[in-house]
Amino acid sequence: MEPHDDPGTEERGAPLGRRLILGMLGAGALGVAAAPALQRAVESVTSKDPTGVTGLLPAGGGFRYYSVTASVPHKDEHSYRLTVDGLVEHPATYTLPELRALPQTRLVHDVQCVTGWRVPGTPFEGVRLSRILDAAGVRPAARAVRLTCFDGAYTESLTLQQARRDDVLVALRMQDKDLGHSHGGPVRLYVAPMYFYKSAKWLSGITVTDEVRPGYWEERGYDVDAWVGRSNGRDDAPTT
Ligand SMILES: Nc1nc2c(c(=O)[nH]1)N[C@H]1C(S)=C(S)[C@@H](COP(=O)(O)O)O[C@H]1N2
Ligand SMILES: [Mo]
Repeated sequence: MEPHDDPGTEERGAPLGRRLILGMLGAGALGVAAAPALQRAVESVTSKDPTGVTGLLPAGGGFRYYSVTASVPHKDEHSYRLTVDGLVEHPATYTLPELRALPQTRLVHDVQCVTGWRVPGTPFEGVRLSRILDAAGVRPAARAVRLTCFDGAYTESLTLQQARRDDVLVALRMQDKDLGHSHGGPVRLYVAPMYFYKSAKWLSGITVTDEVRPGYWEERGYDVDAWVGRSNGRDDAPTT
């Protein structure tokens, strides 16, 4: 097994997540209660949507719509930008046509939300994050990547080793269609081997950092190293 496949050899994230979840729930119902906590948090945020529209947006196909903000600006071919900065030799800004012109990778895996819902065999397509990092020239002191979103609130994080995996994409397409707004279009992160909260929607920034800065849900108790079946209190579950 590769070290980056084994959460037991990854020092970051899991102990933090474990500690916070234990703090939130007490030592008893770890894992059983962790998923409903996220579901409740999401529901309490979306239920504050003053327009009442969020909960009505089409998700479909087994997906559920998630946003931690009540509304998200729409971006298209003309207005969309992805910035790459931090500990890199060549900071860059990509337009949507520029991202489309790069080599595209198509992956098909099950989507798995930490709250339990799953969508089998979902194709995603886009540019490998590793390619964008290589083009930027990551500096030796770099250890992690911070992802930011144009909803203005959501963030995510990956170790550099995770970010360089072949199954981590800056995704432009899902289910063989351009990514729609509700699924985080025009561009979202796609982290195939991890729970879907790692796959930040409405991606607008990639900042290379010297250490992991926990993302939105990770500050709220979820694991940074969010391997499906092997994190967030599910370490005994079969890996799928
Ligand atoms: N910007 C942003 N990205 C996000 C989220 C969010 O609230 N905001 N929710 C995450 C969670 S918990 C899940 S399960 C998926 C849901 O993606 P979907 O709305 O396309 O089903 O997006 C992830 N990425
Ligand atoms: Mo989720």
